[in-house]
Amino acid sequence: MADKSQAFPTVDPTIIELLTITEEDNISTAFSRAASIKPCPIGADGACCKVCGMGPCRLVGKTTRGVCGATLGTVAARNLARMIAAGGSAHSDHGRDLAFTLIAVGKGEAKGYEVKDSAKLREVAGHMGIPAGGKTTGQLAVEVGEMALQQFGQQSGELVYVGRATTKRQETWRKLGIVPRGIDREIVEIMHRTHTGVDMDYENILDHAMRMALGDGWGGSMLATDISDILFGTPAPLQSMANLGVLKDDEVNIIVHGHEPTLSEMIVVASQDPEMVALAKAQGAKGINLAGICCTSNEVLMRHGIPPAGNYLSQEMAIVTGAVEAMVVDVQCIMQALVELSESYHTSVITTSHKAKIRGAVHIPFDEHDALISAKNIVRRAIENYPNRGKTLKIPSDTGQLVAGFSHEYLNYMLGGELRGSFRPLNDAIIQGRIRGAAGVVGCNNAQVTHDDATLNIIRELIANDVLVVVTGCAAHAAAKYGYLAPEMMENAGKGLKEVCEAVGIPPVVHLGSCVDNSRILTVLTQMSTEGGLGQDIDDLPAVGICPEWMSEKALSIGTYCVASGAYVLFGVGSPVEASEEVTQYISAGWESKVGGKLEFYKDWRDIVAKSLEHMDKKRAALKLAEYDAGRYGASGDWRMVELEKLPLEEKMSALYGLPVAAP
Ligand code: MSK
Repeated sequence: MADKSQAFPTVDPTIIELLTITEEDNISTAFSRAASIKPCPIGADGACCKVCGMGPCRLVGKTTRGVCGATLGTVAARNLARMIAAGGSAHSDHGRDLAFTLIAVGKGEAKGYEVKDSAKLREVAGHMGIPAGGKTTGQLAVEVGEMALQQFGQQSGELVYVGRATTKRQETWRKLGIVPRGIDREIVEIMHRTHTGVDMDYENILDHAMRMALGDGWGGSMLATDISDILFGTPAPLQSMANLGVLKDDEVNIIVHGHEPTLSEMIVVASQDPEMVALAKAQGAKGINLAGICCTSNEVLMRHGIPPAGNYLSQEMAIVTGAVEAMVVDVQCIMQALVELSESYHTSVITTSHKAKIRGAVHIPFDEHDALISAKNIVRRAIENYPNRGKTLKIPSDTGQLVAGFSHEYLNYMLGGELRGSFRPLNDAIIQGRIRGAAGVVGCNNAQVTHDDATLNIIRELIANDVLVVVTGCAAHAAAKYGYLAPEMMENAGKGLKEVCEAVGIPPVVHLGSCVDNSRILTVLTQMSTEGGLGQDIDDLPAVGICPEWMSEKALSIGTYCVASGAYVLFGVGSPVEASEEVTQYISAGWESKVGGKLEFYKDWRDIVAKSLEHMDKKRAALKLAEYDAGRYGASGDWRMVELEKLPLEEKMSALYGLPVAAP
C-alpha cells in the first residue's frame, strides 16, 4: 500500500520544512511512524477475521476458511461493512448532537446560540412534513429538532429525507429493500449481522451496508448539514487563506480541530470578545488568531472565513511551529500523538467532548447550554499560555488564497438568480459540452501515500479536461493550500469550463464544506437530475466521486452512500477488500447492476483520472449528448467580445443579434 516513490512523504512545502526539524530533533510524527510501521497486508486487504475468540483467522495461502468455515468473501464483506458502520455512526452521532442543540436553542436553553437561517429552518420543516404556518422560530426549531432525533431511533418505515431523492432512486431502493428505516437501527443491524454465525452471504451483508450508509448520507449527515446551516448560517462565498503560514508570530494562536461546529462557533465569538483581546494584549500579544485543522476548520471557514492551517496530516506540524498556544479538539480525526508531541513544545492540547478524551490532555468540558463560558475558559487558557512560548518560532511562510463558502443554496442563486434559483445553466453547459462532467473530490490524508499528491494531481487534470470539481473535507484543504480554490485557477481550466466559470463567477474548484457536507453533493446531484436534459437520476449523470487519499472509516461510508445513490466512486490508496475477488467484483459490477453506482479502488491517480473521464464520456454518449471536444469552446464569452469590439458597429450587431448588414 505504501507509496515510497517520492523524495518527501508530502508535497506541502510547509511540512517539508518542518519535517527537517523533527527529523533532526528525533521527534516522532505520523510521517516518521508511517515510514517505520509496515501495514499488515492480511488486515489491510480484508483477509483477517477477528469477530470471535477462535481466531484471529488469517485467510491467506492455503487457508481459505476460518475455524467456523467463514469464506474469504464473508470475512472481507464483514470487515468492510463494519468499517462503513463505524464511519456512518461518527457522522450520525454528530448530527444527533446538533439536533439536541437545535432543541435547546428553540427552548431558549442554549445561551449564545440562535437560529441564524430561519428560511432554511422553514425549508427543512417542509422536507420533514412539519407545517410551519403560525409557529414562532423557537417552536419550529424544537419540532424540527425532535423530528431529527426521531429519525435516529425510528424502527420502521422510511427516513423522511428519502423523499428528497429522485422518484426513480426511491423506487430503486424500495425494490431492493434498502430504504433506511432508522439511522441507528441500520447501524445496529450491521453489528448484529457481522457477529459470528449470523449473515454469511457477502452480497446480503454488503447490500445492508448500502442501506446503513444511506442512513448516513440521507440521514445523519444531511441532518448535520441542515441543522448547522439553520443554527450557524448557510454558507455564502468569502475569501480566506490556507496553510501553516496563517499562524501569526505576534498573536495568540488557537487552533480548532475535529468536526463539530457547536464549540468552534463559540470559540470564534470568544476570540473576538474585547475582554479576551485585552487579556491577550496584557500578555504581550497583538491579538488572538484563530485557525483550523480538519473539518471543524471547514465549518468555521465556510461561515466566518477562519483560515485553515492545514489538513489531517498538518495537525502535528502546527504544534512543531512552536507558535500554537492551544489546540482545541472535539471529535474525530484527532491524533493521540498530539499530547506527547506537545510536551516538547508549549502547546496546550484541550479536549472538550466527553466522548473524546486523551490521557495527558487538558480537559475542559464543553456544554452547549453554557457555551460562551466554556469557550471563554478555553480561550483564556490559551492566552495565559502565550508567555510560555519558546524564543524560536518556525512558522513557514507559505499560504494559499482561497474562496470558500459555496452551499447548494448559493450555487442555485449564482446559476439561476436570487429570485429564481436554478441549475439550468450548469445542465446546459454539460449538455453543450462546455463542461464535460462533474466530480466530487473528497476525503482524507493518508500517511501511507504521499500527502496531498494524488488529490492535487487529480484536481489539476480534471479541471484541465473541463470537469467542474467540488471539494470537501481534507481534500478541500489540499486544494486551498495550493491556490486551487482561487478564481485565478480558471487559467488552468479547460476552455469550455473557463467560459462557464467566468460567466457564472465561480472558481473551477468549488468548496462545499466538511465531511458531513458531502450530503450537499447528494442534493446538488439530485437537482441536476431533476432539472432536465441529463436523464432522470444520479446514475445517468456524467459525474464521479473520488476519494484519493482515504484514511477514515467515514470515507467508506460516504463512498457507499454515494454508490447507493447512483454514483461511480473511485478511491485511491488501496482496497480494504483486495483479498477477495468476489467482493471486489460485487462492490463494482454487482452493485452497479443493482443501484447504478459502483465502488472501485486504484492505487495510481492516473488510473482514477482515466477511469473518471471514460465514465463521463460513456454517460454523455448514453444521454446522446454532443461528444466532448476540448477545442470546441473558448472562442465565445469574453474572448468573443474582445474580437467583436474590433468590428464596425453594423457588423458587430449582425454578429451579436443576426441583424442584416446594410449593403454598401
Ligand atoms: S477531517 S474524515 S481526515 S476528510 Fe473530516 Fe479529513 Fe478525512 Fe477526517
